[in-house]
Amino acid sequence: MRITEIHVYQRDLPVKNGPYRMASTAVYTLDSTLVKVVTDTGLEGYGETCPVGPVYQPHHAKGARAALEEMCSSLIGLDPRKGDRIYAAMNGALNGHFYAKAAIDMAMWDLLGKATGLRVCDLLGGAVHEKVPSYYATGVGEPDEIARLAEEKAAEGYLRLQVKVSGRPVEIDIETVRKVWERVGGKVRLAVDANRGWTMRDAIFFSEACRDVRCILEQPCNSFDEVRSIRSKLNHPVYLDENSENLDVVIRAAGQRLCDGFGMKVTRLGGLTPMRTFRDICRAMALPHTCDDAWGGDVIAAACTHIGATIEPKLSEGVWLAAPYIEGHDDPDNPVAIVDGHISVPTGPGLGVTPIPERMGHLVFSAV
Ligand code: 0XW
Ligand code: MG
Repeated sequence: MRITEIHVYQRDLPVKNGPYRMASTAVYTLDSTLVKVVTDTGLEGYGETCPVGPVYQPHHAKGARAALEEMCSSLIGLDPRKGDRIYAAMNGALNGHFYAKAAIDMAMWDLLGKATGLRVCDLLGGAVHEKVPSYYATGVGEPDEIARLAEEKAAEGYLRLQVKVSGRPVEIDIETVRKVWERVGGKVRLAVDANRGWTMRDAIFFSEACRDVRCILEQPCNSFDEVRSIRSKLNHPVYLDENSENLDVVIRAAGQRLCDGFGMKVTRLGGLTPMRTFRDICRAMALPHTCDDAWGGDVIAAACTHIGATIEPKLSEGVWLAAPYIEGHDDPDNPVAIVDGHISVPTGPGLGVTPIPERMGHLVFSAV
């Protein structure tokens, strides 16, 4: 089996009822890049990368496409079933840019699945869940509105909620989380995500004021060093999200017990291949984690769901999807959707989703 063509597409994903508001940014439309990898067998594999705007992480959509343009011609003629060799070829063509490499890596897993008749979750070791728990993330909002939303989402069947905070006085964050706790405390798990926005002082104030609220603090401050320096002053477990940029950081953070878990993004790490290693590190170190992405349509949603399906319940903090914020689906016959707070694993071989042509957007370039 050989790769004969790679096509890269761009399309916009408007935020339904947008904007989606986080500590440092509010997003209205996301710029998604889809790749289609064609082989000499007629099988095609799909991948996607979709940063949630240019501010959330040091990733941006145009950078992803420039990186793909740099790498794709080096992959023509290679066997897509040999994922590590493909990764080595990508690294040989371009240093870094793992969020762009993630799209190709996803397409390799999709092709391996299609070539063997297996779902990606089964190639990754086998599904523990056929209905994968999701979690709902609120945007940053007014305390009463977020508490109302939390109650609504708990009633819909979500087992975990992530409350976004920061970008405003910490007192409003404290009021918000206390109101959420009054409504849903004990019924759902809670994560409080400051998306790097709190000062060390804010994080300590929050953790003291909400000492009795059972929640984890996700990425409270901007840098790894800031989080490390206040950890012993906090009353809550701390998860790293944005700081866990690569496997090197994950290994250091886990090895030195600098965090209690992770909010993880498939594209940030570089796709399902490094995500599998990340999962195994967390398993070995008993660290709970999510399997998310920053945004994206059905291809990214399928990738997150397949790896999420392999996480044992004790360590599973769920799979977040952008689906509730996106109109329609890229594969209307096999939509990756959240029903009663859970996501059914796609049933077809590979990722199990094929975007319809109308949802692919416009062709940016091809390598042949
Ligand atoms: C809730 N998410 C998974 C989606 C947004 O991209 C932000 C992110 C997070 O946890 O930071
Ligand atoms: Mg987060």
